[in-house]
Amino acid sequence: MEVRVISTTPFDDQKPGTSGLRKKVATFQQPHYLENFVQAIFDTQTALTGGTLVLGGDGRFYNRTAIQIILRMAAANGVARVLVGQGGILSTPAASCIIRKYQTQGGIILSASHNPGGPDEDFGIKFNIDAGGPAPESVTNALYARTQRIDRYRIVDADPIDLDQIGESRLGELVVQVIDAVADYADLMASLFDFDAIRQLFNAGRFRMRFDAMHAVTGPYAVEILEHRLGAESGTVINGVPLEDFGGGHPDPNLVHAHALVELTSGAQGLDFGAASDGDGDRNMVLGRDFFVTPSDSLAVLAANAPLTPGYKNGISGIARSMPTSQAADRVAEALGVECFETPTGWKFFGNLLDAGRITLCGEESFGTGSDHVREKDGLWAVLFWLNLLAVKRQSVADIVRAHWRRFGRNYYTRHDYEGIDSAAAEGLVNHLHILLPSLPGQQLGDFKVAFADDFAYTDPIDGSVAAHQGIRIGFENGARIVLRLSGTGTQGATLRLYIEQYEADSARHDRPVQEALAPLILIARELAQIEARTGRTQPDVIT
Ligand code: G16
Repeated sequence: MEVRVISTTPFDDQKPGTSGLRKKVATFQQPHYLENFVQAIFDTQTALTGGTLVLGGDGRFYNRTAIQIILRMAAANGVARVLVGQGGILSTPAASCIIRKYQTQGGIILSASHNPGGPDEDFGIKFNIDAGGPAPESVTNALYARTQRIDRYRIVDADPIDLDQIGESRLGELVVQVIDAVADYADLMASLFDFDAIRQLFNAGRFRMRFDAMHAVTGPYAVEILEHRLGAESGTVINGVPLEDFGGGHPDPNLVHAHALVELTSGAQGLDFGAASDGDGDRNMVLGRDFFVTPSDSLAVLAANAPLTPGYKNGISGIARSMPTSQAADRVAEALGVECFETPTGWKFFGNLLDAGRITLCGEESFGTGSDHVREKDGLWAVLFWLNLLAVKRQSVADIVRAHWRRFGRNYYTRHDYEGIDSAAAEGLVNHLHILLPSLPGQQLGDFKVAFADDFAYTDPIDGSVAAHQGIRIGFENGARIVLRLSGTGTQGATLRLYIEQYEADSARHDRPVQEALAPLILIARELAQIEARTGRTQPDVIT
């Protein structure tokens, strides 16, 4: 099979963001655009030559086209074997599971996660290393550097591979193995959680739940695990068929985009449990009847109750959370006497801690929770963890969380997103805060006295690598915090994220509406950052 060497020139916008390269589909459809990035992966990840690559995506528009291109390039670059999910489908956590289980040299995941899909929407690509996790910055920096010098890529001409038929075929020397996308992952879940107890919970007949797959990748996983293996009634999984445009929806499991599920859990007749996952299956939202569990609280509750599940029955070695995530988990770590780490936003920063065994659980405010079972956050894993707790404790979601607050106190928490704002205005706002930071410590702002104010920098405790400029933190003497940062996953303009947190020890004050409880701090943050003056926005687009 003849290898063609195609001349090309660099694109200057191929720097991976928080989680890989995410752009509009039209950007990826430009001649050579995808090919340049993929060749940069093969040029820098030399272990793939003669090695095995895992390949799959969240099923969004352009997924199948991109897979065929990558297969032809893998053949031309001497990859020995590619494991592709059936239909081109692999959820992000399933891809991580397969990379680890079959000890491959890495994986390429095609996804723009929670961003909308379709010809006019978003596409994305990221490389995961042999440990199964997102490439660390050393790898993405090398990859980006390569894209800036690239002058040729290698590809073979071949007919499309049938992605729907499980089995092996060949592209020259390359073996393409189409695998069951669900089985390995479902087996892993069965090894971690008490499936018998969860089955009994469903069998008892009183427990009512829905899992909203949002027409994204988790549909087949959730149907297999919840309905087939655990015996939940048929129809428990809603929007379970993956669609190239996610049915026109926004596959982001939060209170705004999964509002239909929120309604199903509302009122006296509401469901006992509602859960949703995102485009590529790594995020999760957990709801009880009339009750939203913040992702920060979810991490803390799972950590506090981990020994109730078979997979974590011996306890946990430590916990990590991203910097903007609330400090609820820190209190659990302290009570358990285990280490707690604060990392920058981005799952890749958990990888070294997980590999070194320093942490077992980790999570982020951005609807991500996970553990050392894979190296990605894992939406269905979190849902099964909650189901295991519900099955063992026989309490409602709300009762479990309220009991947690009584024991540890409540970290009131909210995130306000200002989406698609002018990039220059966003940069101006951040620069303005940088100038302000040194003068803030010691200042009294309303009822709050500033204890520290900085731009978060992280030194990885395992390899000593430093990640600077990871977000503005303003900490107060009572433990409250204001955090501001710009999103690294958007594809249009800039998204400003404002995170607000305040601790409340008094259980008599645990049932206040969140936005009301945090109103004074929100006002302080808006004024300090001059949000309205600089962005023209009076209200955030999304509040979670
Ligand atoms: C990605 C990363 C997460 C991060 C999130 C939000 O999630 O994997 O670690 O917390 O983006 O990032 P940002 O605030 O920069 O938009 P996902 O689910 O999009 O892959």
